[in-house]
Amino acid sequence: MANYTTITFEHGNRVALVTLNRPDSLNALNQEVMSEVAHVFAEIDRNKDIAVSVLTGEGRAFAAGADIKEMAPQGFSDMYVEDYFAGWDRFAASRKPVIAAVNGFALGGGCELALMCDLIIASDKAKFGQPEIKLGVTPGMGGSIRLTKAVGKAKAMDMVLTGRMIDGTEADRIGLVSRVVPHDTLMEEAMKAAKEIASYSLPSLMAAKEMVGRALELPTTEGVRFERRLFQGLFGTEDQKEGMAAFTEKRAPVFKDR
Ligand code: CO8
Repeated sequence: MANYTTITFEHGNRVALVTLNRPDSLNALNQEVMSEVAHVFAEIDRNKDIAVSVLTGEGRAFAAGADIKEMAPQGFSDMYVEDYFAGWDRFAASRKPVIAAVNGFALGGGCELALMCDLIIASDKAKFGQPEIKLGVTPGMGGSIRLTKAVGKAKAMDMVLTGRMIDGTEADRIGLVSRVVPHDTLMEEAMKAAKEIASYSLPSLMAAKEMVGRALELPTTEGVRFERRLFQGLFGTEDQKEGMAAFTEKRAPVFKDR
């Protein structure tokens, strides 16, 4: 297992926990965090003992955005030629379900990072926002598209043009998050959801993640066709036989991820 300096990583019982760990700078996302997050999620995708992950932040923030101090001196060619944020696309392409457990500030790239995850479980003390406009820029890590798809134009424009922060309860009301829970129960609830997901068959979890992800990009007919092919493919797994046999025999299924 790699040694990480800006994140922590642990796993057990098919659930991984990845924690952004730069609390002194509110887990600002610098190049090192990006590269370690991309690396750990590639490791998670390869690890047969892990089915689902929880991503959270240490301290007061999930992540307060891209690291402004690191980003400030960059020019166009640094950003463009080096494709400065490319590592986040690698995270977004990870194939097993990821739950964002949003414990505090999720601003700018931090909000965009949460939106790359599959479920967002937010503390009622969480604060979401796209404040980039205040820095003379815009969202740059997929926020304009993922946020707009999640909450619609009216709310996305409000957040992106004014940079105002919304709390977990408003985020829940507008559909930005999957669930909002009392702050003190956040990790318990996130781990409970992870444990439930981890009890299912990995091929069906990965297929479900892939098809819902594609649903946001494809026209309806193509989306339905894509879903149908994956659904049909699952009838080639032992776990489909086991899941349906267990239902008929009124017992709990024993999945083998095959
Ligand atoms: N980058 C670098 N350092 C940060 C950041 C950040 N985004 N956010 C906070 N910090 C640092 C502060 O500078 C401070 O450090 P120090 O103690 O050395 O002065 C420390 O974290 C604590 O922060 P504050 O003292 O400011 O704490 P407050 O409780 O007073 O305020 C806020 C909390 C409101 C969250 C405030 O820190 C803030 O406004 N932060 C900036 C939020 C922001 O503008 N985020 C958007 C950044 S731009 C962006 O994300 C672009 C996305 C495009 C691509 C993303 C790729 C990753």
